[in-house]
Amino acid sequence: MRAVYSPEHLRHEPKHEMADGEAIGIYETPERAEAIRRALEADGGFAFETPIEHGTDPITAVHDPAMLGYLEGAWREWIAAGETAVEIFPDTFPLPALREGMGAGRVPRTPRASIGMWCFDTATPMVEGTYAAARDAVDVALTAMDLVLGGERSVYGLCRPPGHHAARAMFGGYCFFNNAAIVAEELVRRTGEPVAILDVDYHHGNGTQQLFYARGDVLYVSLHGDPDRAYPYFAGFAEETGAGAGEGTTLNLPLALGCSNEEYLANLDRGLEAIAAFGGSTLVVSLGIDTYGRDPICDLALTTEAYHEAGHRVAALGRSTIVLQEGGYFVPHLGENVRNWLLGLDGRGPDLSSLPEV
Ligand code: Q9C
Ligand code: ZN
Repeated sequence: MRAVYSPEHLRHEPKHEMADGEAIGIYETPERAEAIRRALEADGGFAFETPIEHGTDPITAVHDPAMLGYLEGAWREWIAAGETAVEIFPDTFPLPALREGMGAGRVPRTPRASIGMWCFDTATPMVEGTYAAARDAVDVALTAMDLVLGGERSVYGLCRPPGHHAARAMFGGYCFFNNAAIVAEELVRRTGEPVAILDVDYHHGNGTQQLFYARGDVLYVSLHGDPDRAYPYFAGFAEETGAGAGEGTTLNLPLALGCSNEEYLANLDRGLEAIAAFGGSTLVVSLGIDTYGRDPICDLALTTEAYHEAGHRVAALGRSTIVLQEGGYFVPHLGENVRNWLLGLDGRGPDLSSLPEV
């Protein structure tokens, strides 16, 4: 299987996220992607490719051009304003109620305000290299797409930073550009076919859902921790099924605390049935491994065996598949869990022999 990777992700190396009023070590680290790369390289069955630059048109096909413009200039403007902090965090968010009844108001001048206009949480700091890394993650995804359109059965894009929390005009949740949504939109435009997205990250992909909620040509299926207890809290409920032309093209499968392999795979089957009933020849997978039993920030109970089985069941759909990396934070086993998911997809057997004991 081909795998697409860029070392540019190393330039996105913030140190902190905010949790319960304190700065803690950020879970979304460069080491995550390096661990995955090493596991796939050691396997020997993955041929690595470098991404091809696709420009900004596929990005502005889904995102507000003003958000792209903000991200491109954020670091420059932060420094130009005399800020000395090496990580840009929001501290003030313009909730609609702030200016309720007062009209839109002026666009603020300080970059301290700008970040709060675009970023919805306190887990997504920007550093000097963030924009370059996020742009390359999009190119990784689009290059994986090109390879599938060129006839590859399935291709893996090692995207970092991840993407599925980024909406049309908002980013957060460790994500800047929505890599999977950009690929899905580009696939629709290039093939004229409907496209299905399967999101198996632990967290609901609020950004992907938002982007395609009213669209009849893109199916969004997500398995995730129930938003009644899990981030991003405000989207991902089972009753959210789409709007207008998109009615019935969103399927949320919220999972209970401690969800087992069996319960998870039963939910996956429901999602795969919906995908099989939807048209199109290509599937985009948002692959998160934060469903793992040992994930430090999530609460399901999956084991490595489940990842192999999940990949195997996705393969049974018989569709060309673009697999894009999202979350997964138990770094010691992250590479092997991704590798086993892809082994399942590729019709190879599981390999549990390289899981380090930690
Ligand atoms: N205590 C991805 O997995 N922090 N993003 C949540 C809950 C943000 C996850 C805080 C989690 C973002 C791609
Ligand atoms: Zn996640």
